[in-house]
Amino acid sequence: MKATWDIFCSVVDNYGDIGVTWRLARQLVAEHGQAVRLWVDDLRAFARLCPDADPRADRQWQRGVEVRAWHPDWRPVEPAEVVIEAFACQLPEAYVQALAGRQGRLWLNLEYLSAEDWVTGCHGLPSPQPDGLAKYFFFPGFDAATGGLPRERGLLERRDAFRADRQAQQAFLLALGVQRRPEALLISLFSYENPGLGNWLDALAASAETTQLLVPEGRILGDLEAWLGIAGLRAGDCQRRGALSIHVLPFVEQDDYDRLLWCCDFNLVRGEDSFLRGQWAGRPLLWHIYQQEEGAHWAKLEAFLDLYLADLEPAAAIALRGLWRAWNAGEALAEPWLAVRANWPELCAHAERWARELAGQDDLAAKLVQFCATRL
Ligand code: TRH
Repeated sequence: MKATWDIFCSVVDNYGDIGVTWRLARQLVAEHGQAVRLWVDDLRAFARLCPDADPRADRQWQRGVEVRAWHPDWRPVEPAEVVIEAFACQLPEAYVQALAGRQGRLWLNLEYLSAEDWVTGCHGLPSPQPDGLAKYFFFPGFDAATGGLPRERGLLERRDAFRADRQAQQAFLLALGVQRRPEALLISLFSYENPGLGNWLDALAASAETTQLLVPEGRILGDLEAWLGIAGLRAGDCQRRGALSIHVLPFVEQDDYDRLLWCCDFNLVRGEDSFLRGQWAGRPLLWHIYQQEEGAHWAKLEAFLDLYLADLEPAAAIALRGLWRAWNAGEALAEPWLAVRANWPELCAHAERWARELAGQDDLAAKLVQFCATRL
C-alpha cells in the first residue's frame, strides 16, 4: 500500500512527542515508501533532534519527510489519506471538517506506550465520530496483539556490527569528548531531575570499580551541579570525584543517541522513546518514567516490570525492581545499586534476550501500514 500521510505532533514538553513522530515519519518513508507530512507546533524542539532543520521554515524536507510548521492560524490543506493525531493532540477544526467531506480517509489516534493489560483490548477499536468519519485507537505495545514497537529494519544487526567494531566505538566516543577507559563501567544518564542522584553518585565515587558517567545536556544537570558543587556545566566538561568520572555530552541526533546507548554497559533512560531505545540496546537499564498526576505512572511502571521480569531469576528480578522503584521515588540508590551489581551477569543476559524476543514481532510502522491497508 502506498498512501499519503499527515502526522500531527503537538510538543507538550521535552522531546518524546517529537521524538516518536519524527522517528515514525522517517521510517514510513524509508521502509514503506509512504508520502509523509509531519506537522509540528514547535520546530525548535524538532531542530534539536534534526540539526539540519530550519526552525523558522513553514515547509521543509528532511530525510524524505515533508515537515510543516503547525501554526495556530490554520491554513486549509487537502487532508492526506491516513491522518495520525499523535498522543490525542487536537487536530485543527477546519482540517477535521475537510476530512469529513472526503472518501477513503483513515484517522488514527496514536497512543502512548504502556505494558498495562487493558491496552490489548483497546488497540484498534473504532472511536465513532460525527459525520461518519472512521477514527481508530492505535496502541503501541509489547504484546503481539497490540500495535507493536517502533523499531527500524535491521536495527539489532546494525547495533551488533557497531559493537563488534571497537575502533568505530572509540572514534564515536572520542568525537563526543570521551576517552573510554577499558576497566571502567560506562553508564549513560538521561533522566528528569532526581533527588536520589547524589546518593548514587556518592556510592559510585567511593566504589572500588571505576565508572565513567556520560550525561547528555538536559534536566538532570542541576542535580549534578549541586552534587559536584559547581555551576554552569556544559557539553565537553569533565569532572572527577574518586572512582567516578562525569562527562557532559552534547545532545546528539537520534541515530547517534542509539550509538551512545550501544557503547554503554548500563543506560538510564526516560519518557517513552529513549526507554525503548534502551531496550533495543540489549543492556541493563533503569527507566525514569514520566510522572503523571495522582501517581498514575506507578501502575504503568509496575506493569512493565511484571512483564520484563517475568522470566528472570527471582534474586535478579527483585534487585532490578528495587532499583527502579527507588529511582522513581527519588530515594537513595546506593543499596539497590549494589544488589543489581551482584546480579549483573543474569541482568545482562536477560536484557539481550528481551531485545531479541521483542524484535521477533512486527514493528509499529509495519503494523500501521498493514492496519491502514485493510481499511482504506
Ligand atoms: O524527552 P522525554 O522526557 O519525552 C517525553 C515527553 O515529556 C512527553 O510529553 C511525555 O509524554 C513522554 O516523554 C512520555 O523522553 P523520550 O520519550 O525518551 O524522548 C527523548 C527523545 O530525545 C528520544 O527520541 C531520544 C532523543 N534524544 C536524542 O535524539 N539525542 C540525545 O542526545 C538524547 C539524550 C535524546
